[in-house]
Amino acid sequence: MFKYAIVKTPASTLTAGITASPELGAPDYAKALEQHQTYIRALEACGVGVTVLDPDENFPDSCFIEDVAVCTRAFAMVTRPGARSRMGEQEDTAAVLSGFYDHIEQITAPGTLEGGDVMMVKDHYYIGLSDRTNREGAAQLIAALSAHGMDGSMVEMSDMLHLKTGLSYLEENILLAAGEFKNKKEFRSFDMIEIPEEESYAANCIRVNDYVIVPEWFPKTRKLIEDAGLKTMAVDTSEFRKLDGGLSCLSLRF
Ligand code: CIR
Repeated sequence: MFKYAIVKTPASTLTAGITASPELGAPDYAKALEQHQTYIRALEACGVGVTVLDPDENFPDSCFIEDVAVCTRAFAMVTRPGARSRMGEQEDTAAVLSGFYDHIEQITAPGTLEGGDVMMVKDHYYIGLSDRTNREGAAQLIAALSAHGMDGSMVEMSDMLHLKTGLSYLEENILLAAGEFKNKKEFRSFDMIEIPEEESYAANCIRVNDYVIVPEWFPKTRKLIEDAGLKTMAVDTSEFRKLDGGLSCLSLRF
């Protein structure tokens, strides 16, 4: 069960965020704020207490707070983002997390790691080796996990921004997978729901207690999840999609 979530209000500099999808256009800031509010309400409806942080205008991508920390059952790891414009975004994270955790660690140079590359499956953490997360960063996280009775493994990847851009663990052994992750040997033991190509954005969903929060406008994926026996709730994330962000990116959940 998740008890808490932390979110960060989008900064007005959001439109300068990193994107690999310029064809979708720039995000509409007012609409992004509205969608962010709806997202908070959805988390609350799933039974978590949400802490809302003030926007950080120095970092256009800072609403994607998932990337600056990994929250485990025993400790929180403050990350070291791999994107140049996001380096430093994590600096106030330890202070925020100290209200929830006694034990906080930190990825150090030359390691880089972004939380979007980390997928928790019970006490095992899959860590994608992306353009943002390197072997050194992943090894630091695995060492910290091992010291606390958990473990982790690295996943080679080549196409997606982050591991969870194309993968979501929905509990009960159910894994949503898109693109390059559909055929990876390390995921063979899961009950995999393969996301159709045209809905691959919807591979980034979040299971929050009794519900799976899914992005609005992806009916095939929503139906596949419901057919697997899970309850869903939809939230429109169109403005965050324009910056390659999805549902998981917008919160830390623990
Ligand atoms: C970035 O490129 O860093 C942001 N525009 C999107 C981050 C999305 N975060 C995530 O997938 N965890």
